Amino acid sequence: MKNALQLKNALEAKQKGVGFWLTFPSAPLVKTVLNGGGFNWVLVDAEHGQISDGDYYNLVTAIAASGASPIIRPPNAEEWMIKRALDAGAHGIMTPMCHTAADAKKIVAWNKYPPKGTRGFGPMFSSHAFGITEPEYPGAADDNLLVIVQIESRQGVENVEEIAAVDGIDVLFIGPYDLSKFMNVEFGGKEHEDAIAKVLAAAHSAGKTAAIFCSSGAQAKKRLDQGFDMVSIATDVGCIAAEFERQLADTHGVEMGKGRKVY
Ligand code: 3PY
Ligand code: MG
Repeated sequence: MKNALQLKNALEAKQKGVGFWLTFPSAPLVKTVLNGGGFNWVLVDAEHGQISDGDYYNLVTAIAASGASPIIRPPNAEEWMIKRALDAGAHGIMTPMCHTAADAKKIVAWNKYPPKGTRGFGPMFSSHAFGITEPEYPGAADDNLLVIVQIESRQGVENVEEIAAVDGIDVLFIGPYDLSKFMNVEFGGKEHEDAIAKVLAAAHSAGKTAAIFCSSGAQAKKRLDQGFDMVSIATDVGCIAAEFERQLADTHGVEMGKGRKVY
């Protein structure tokens, strides 16, 4: 299994985790982006993306075959949703809205087989995204699959040290958009940035990976320079929409964002 763990191996080697957000249920799309190289993980977004659990297997195996780690974000932190995502072969699970250490402990348990946790047994397809046989998977899964929780609420930030200390939590991943909404503060303002800095420090003092969602390469560079270990640099839908907008603006010889005129 170890050879396939692009993200975990990079983080352990003190390299950065550089990924992007997949919201379309398209293996050709994700393989097209990965074909250019440069990414060691992809987030398969079943929370807000147009992806459901019937799409997981094809996406996960396509991403793994292209040399990146597929991380699935189920719609919610629920045991059955995590089980479906793990059984499709995810290299890690990112759950939204972790508010307390009690939440974090439940999430860890749902990601691990007994006796460590309560993950049900049925890994008929999970091994396909790791280049191993089915019998090899169960013994390797608990120690190698990443448990990633999102910190994206005022309560999550208040409890972040306790969450970071939970055994089995590997990555604290900031959702900056929900964080600004749930804190009711300006995105990018001082309270927002102070909360982000607090999560970064808490992750590092607990020896955990600090990660954050970004919507551009410029933002991602700023976060890596700030000390984050792992970033997502953009979304598929954002890149596609922006590039069409740019080409349309050039077509009409106008500024970006003003090209929606039909002649
Ligand atoms: C957020 O910013 O809230 C996220 O979860 C990233 O998509
Ligand atoms: Mg969010």
